Amino acid sequence: MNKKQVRVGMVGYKFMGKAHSHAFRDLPFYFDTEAVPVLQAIAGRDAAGVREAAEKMGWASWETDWRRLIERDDIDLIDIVTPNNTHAEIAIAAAQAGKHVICEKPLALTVGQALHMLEAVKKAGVVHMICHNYRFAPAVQFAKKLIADGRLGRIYHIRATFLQDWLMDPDFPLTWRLRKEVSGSGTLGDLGAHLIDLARFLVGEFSEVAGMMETFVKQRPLGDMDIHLKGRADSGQREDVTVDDASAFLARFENGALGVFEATRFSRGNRAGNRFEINGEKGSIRWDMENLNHLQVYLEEDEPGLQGFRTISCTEVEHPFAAAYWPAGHIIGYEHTFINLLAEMMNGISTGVSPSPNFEDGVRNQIVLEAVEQSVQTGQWVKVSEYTGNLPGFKEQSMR
Ligand code: SOE
Repeated sequence: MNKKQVRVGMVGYKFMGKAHSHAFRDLPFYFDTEAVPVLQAIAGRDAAGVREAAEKMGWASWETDWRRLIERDDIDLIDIVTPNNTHAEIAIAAAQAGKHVICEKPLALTVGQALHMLEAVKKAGVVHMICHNYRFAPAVQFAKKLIADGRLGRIYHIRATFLQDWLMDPDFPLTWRLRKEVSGSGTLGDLGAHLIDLARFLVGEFSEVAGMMETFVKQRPLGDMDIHLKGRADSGQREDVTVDDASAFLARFENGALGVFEATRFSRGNRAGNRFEINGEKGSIRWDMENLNHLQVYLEEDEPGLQGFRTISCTEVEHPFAAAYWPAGHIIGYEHTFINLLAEMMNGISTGVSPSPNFEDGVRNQIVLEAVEQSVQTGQWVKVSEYTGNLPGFKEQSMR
């Protein structure tokens, strides 16, 4: 097969930078894609930090200004792993320079920004994806297949949580994730966005939402956090937390299903409780990210007396993406969800078709996030279709 090199330029290099770098490096080891990533350059503002990261993670070169990365003609794909308030500017500039783009979630701070990003990649004709990695766990892909094959029948319910506890110490610092102008929202955009993506992937489009949010600790000391989500306060000076510590919302879907969602950083003992259960007329499924190879499946057609949830190890060649790895039972981990996603991106670059989830999914996700926020403000249910109807410049047609 004639291999095409895709020279990657990554903006940012911390937690997600590590996950993406590892995935780009390992991808050709597991997947025989026609397009193959080359770790060409990374960008970050701190010269010493970015150089050290480039050396450690295997990037050929580094820049201290992302604009320089975009100007370089030896870069084909820009990967954005920076804080949320920078996504739009970088993605739009990358698209205008004719680079393919992959962006971390949530796509932007607002639906307006996200729409501009979608418009830019469409106009430039570049391939684009948003990094909702959890869809790419083989067990979640298998859940999708069971639902698509009708094994669960009509879907009635999804209940999904993303429970964390790293923020419970009132002295945990005010990092960028806790500043609305940088992150857009708190648990809603950081964790709820993943749940919305899983729900859209597995159940369908949202039709209306009703939400609530709370900020339990109103002020925090200035400081930073590391990639293990451990905080370090720099001074005693405290400033306002401007995002939610916890969020929850109810949802109705266009196909009539009901959803219950909860995202929090105040759930003691839950480190990464990203879980869902889906109930259909003929069966149910359950998934838990902390046990990501396994899918629990209940099928009503089973013989009475033998009915019950069975645990399927989604490591067999019949399970999506599993054949790229090991013999059955030899499990994979969190980092492999990124490899699977980037393998899809490589296929997208070969075919010229943006795989899902792409910027259109990012916009639809952002619409649900913003509708939940509006519902929190008004205390009312918000219809997603009416909400998009009020957005300046939004046309359902423009999404197609
Ligand atoms: C922190 O809450 C975080 O790293 C999120 O930013 C990620 O999106 C999530 O996958 C894990 O938790």
